Amino acid sequence: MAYTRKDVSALTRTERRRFVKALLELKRRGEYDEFVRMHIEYYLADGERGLRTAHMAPSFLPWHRKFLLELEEALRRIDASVSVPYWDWTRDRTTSSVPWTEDLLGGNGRPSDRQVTTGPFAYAEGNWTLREGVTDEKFLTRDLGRARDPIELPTKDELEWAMKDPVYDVSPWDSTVTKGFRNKLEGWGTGRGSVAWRNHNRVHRWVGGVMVGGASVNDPVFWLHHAFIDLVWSRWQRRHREHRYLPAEPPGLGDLQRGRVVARHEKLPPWDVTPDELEDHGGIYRYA
Ligand code: CU1
Ligand code: CU1
Repeated sequence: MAYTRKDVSALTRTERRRFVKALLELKRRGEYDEFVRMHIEYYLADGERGLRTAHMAPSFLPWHRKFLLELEEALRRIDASVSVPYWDWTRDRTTSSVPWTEDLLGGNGRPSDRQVTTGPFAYAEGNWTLREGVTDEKFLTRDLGRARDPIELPTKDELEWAMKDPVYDVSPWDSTVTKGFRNKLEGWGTGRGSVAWRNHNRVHRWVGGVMVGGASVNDPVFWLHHAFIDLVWSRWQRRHREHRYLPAEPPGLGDLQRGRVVARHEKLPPWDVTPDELEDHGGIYRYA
């Protein structure tokens, strides 16, 4: 039977405690850092050569859907009552709202070095030392809202702008496309400042610290953010039933994107699963 992913603001005290406890146990076992490592490994930009799977590509959504499922399975082996909650940042928009509480993810980083010093993931607690990263910092960092150069979380209207596009993605299937649901949600824009970061990307920027860049999985908010992105994809699928993942077929001979993006029925590395097979999650989990 399918299990439920809940809005993080609706979790009971017990559910909060069990979610945090399972994350800390996964970290203690060394399994959590494998997820961090994998995300760094698949952090390939479209300026580079090779197949893009996780970012700047149509498979951004199915790749993270599968990535979350793997994490969730690992958590559920520790505590079968746990699922990944989602953070609706169109509603919980301040630095003191969920999930930034003592009993969940802790609060902002301190001004001097952005180190998170509150909650279960504070370095001094001894349970959350960063081991995989793109910098040498051993502690979790955050800069919620970017104090020195403030930005806002995306609004309902900005999310709706992505949601109402009925086409999943368009050629050349990368970070430069200005049409299509996928990049409007992933959020690679043009120009300078906060307009260049939309929806998904803007949230990474708003959290700041390790959430900016390939090692973003080091902040457990990564999962809550991506659970919401996954829910948004679900809602888009329901709203535009006649529309599906694109490209349906691999780009043709002579197309510069040939061999660089995953088509609907191709395997999505590193897994033995296709975007087609990941479109319907209803048999595994549902959103409340
Ligand atoms: Cu990612
Ligand atoms: Cu992300």
